[in-house]
Amino acid sequence: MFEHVEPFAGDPILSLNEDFQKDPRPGKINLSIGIYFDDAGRIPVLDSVRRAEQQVVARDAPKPYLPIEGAANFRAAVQALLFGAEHEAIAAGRVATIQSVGSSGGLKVGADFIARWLPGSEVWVSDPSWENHRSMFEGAGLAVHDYPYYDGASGGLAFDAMCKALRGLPAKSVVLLHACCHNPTGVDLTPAQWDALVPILVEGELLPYLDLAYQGFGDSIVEDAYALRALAAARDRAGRSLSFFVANSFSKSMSLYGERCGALSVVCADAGEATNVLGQLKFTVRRNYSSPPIHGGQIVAAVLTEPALRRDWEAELAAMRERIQAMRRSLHGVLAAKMPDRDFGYFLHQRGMFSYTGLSPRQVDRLREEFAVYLVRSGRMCVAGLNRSNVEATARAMAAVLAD
Ligand code: KET
Repeated sequence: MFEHVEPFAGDPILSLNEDFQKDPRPGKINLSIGIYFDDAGRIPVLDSVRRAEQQVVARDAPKPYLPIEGAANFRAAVQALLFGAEHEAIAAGRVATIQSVGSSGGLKVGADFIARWLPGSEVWVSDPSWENHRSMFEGAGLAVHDYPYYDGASGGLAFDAMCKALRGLPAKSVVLLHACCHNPTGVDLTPAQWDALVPILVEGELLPYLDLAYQGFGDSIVEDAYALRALAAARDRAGRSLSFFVANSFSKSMSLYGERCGALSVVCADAGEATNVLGQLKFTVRRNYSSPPIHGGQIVAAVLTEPALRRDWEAELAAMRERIQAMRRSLHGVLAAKMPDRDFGYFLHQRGMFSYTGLSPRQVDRLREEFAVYLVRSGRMCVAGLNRSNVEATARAMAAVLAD
């Protein structure tokens, strides 16, 4: 029956993280997977999240199936987080939101929706992007292409080339955009660049698909939602609004990875469209996994809606963001002192959990094999895995492989 089944080649991120767990070397350093570790090298349970979870458990509530689209209080809280509570699109009822199994689950449900209802559309992702984007959209049966994004020479954004490529796309093409803290490069559009990009998307009748997995890791929650609020405010010459997708995650911002908690929102032209879109998202969910789990969503809803928890969460998120920035400065300082002829300024400019180091796959292999320092083979470093005890060793290892 299964003789023809081929072995799984492994996932470039998750399989590497498994290899790290198995590595017996005591000083090993995990800068591979996109997880925030604290200064002691642990995945934190945020205090706001702990208190919210205690409240959820204390309710001692029964555990029915959730509705297919997820819990109503969670969905409303997500919409307010993304767009702001008073937003016109929410008041008009033109946003269809489902609670999803991680933002990965939301991304895939959206991809399945596109394959069914926009069958002629093809997908464009940034070059490079999170490896799983291509895999998920291709898995939904869609053709996936790249648009220029990262400029290797400057370590920054190839904005003009990006705009030029997007201007040439057929109407209804899907454009996957990282709303903030681009994975894997850490290179983001500025607000002015988003403002310049939006008319290209509107005039080309393109379908933006935002991935917001790191809200709060670039700047504040509101600043990191700039792209989606700019898209929601956009109008074409006839005054029509833009339709788009947003998949957002609580894995990183609430340190809730294993609870698999995210959402997919589709901004539509009007409430009638949103009703039908929501209905079709529900149909997709029902025939895949029926409905999402309760627990993580109720923790998130409590954190977002109870003022004291919300205040404390925002402070904890800011502390995570600031610790990553401090690690960027430390790593940059040590490397700049060790190799003064080389420019490591990218560590300071790039934002969020990741930096793109420019290390070759061979150099990354050497880091892992000789120094037990784990990066993704693309040269992506999860800066959120650095701490005061390992940053020096990381810099020494990097300098060694770079000097060769
Ligand atoms: N989008 C992006 C851009 C992203 O980096 C991740 C996870 C996700 C979505 C998925 O998040 P979730 O809500 O947990 O389903 N990225 C890290 C982990 C992974 O690869 O799954 C990473 O890049 O290391």
